[in-house]
Amino acid sequence: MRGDNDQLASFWMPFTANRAFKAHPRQLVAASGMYYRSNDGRDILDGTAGLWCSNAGHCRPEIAEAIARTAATLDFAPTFQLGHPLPFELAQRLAALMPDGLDRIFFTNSGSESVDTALKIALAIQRAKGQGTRTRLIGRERGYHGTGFGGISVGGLVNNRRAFGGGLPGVDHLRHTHDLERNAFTRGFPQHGAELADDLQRLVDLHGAETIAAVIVEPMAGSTGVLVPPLGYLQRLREICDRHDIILIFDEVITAFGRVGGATAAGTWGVIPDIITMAKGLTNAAVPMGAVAVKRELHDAVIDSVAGGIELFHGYTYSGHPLASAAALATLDLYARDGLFDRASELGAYWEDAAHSLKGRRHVIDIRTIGLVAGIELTPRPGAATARAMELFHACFDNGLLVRATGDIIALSPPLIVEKAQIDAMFGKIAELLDGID
Ligand code: PXG
Repeated sequence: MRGDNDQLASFWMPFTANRAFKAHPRQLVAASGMYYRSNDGRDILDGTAGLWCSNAGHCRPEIAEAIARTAATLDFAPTFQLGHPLPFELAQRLAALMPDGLDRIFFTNSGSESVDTALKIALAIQRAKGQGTRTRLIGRERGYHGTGFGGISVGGLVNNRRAFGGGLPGVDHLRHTHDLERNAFTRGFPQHGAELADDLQRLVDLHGAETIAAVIVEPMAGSTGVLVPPLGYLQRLREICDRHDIILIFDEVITAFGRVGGATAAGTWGVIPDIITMAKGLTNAAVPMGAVAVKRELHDAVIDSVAGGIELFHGYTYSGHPLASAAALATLDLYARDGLFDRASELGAYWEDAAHSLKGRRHVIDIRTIGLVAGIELTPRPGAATARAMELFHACFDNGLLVRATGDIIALSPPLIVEKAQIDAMFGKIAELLDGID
């Protein structure tokens, strides 16, 4: 063992500038409701629901109690060729929240696992339907679908791919929909860009529909800086998929559970995919869990394609884990009891006005809002892209506000329990701090 192993050295932190962090560590030690507590004893207003995940606010006693109770009763039980009641109950509850028809649920432990599961299920469906030549997967530029090999292959962020080889074969990507020239300072859906969905038709013409299994997109791209779909874009994508029998997957890891209102963006926006991936808000992030909802007839095609035995050779030791299932059930109860899926529509106009009040501030070149999400895009500092947003992120944290910086974009997505005074505090603080950033 080397002797220089101080307490910060061993943890290789994910998606972090480890050296910079360890030189200036900022840590959270407790949380409650809308606030984190930092290790130097300050309250930090949570503008991001953790990482887009603690939608009901932090440390809700109902969830903590459900986890504790289950940990003492049934800490673990296999779901391979055996079962326990909680994931069955949860799957039924979750199915009832999904758009009509997507009522078959596979459990995972994260968004990345949900994505890789959805891609595999799509391939299995095509094969079961006698369309085994359909092996190609289509993602989109600037898409984020987690960090599994499937997810980074269909994802469209070069930094997440370049160190890791060639990825899955046969993958292609749609163009992204970000268009500052035509759509800057949009409230809700941008007016321009529905025609970008026709890029899927281009890929069909290029590769042949008979080679394409599925298309995966985030209905609203979160991690890449809040890219709201142009008006009519998702509908057009759905139409092209229907025309060519391509499975449409919505990655709703961020958008499900109230972020844009309703249980899913699909249901709220009225465009129904064939498969929906979820994670994050499913358990309020109190225990890791993900899920994949699949249209019943597509699920049945796989189940019915084999005469007997295991139908899908896929799953995780912790699929439907008791603690995660208990946390999810308690979370869904809270969402329903407190009407949290209505918060985005109740507060949307207020949120939008508060966010757009930053228009005209130093460095701000775009503000985009939908549901309880805001993206604030800054001009990159010449020769130092991303530095400005990162500096603002640090300044916010040091002044009691948690935001996310991605590229030169600040993203906000507070717990759905946020109140108007807290919304004012968030954007007020950002306005004030922007003035001090070069
Ligand atoms: N799909 C989408 C759409 C996501 O946003 C994942 C998959 C992967 O989920 P897991 O649970 O494997 O991390 C995500 C994750 C950010 C940020 O700041 C976003 C995510 C994760 C961490 C940070 O935007 N999204």
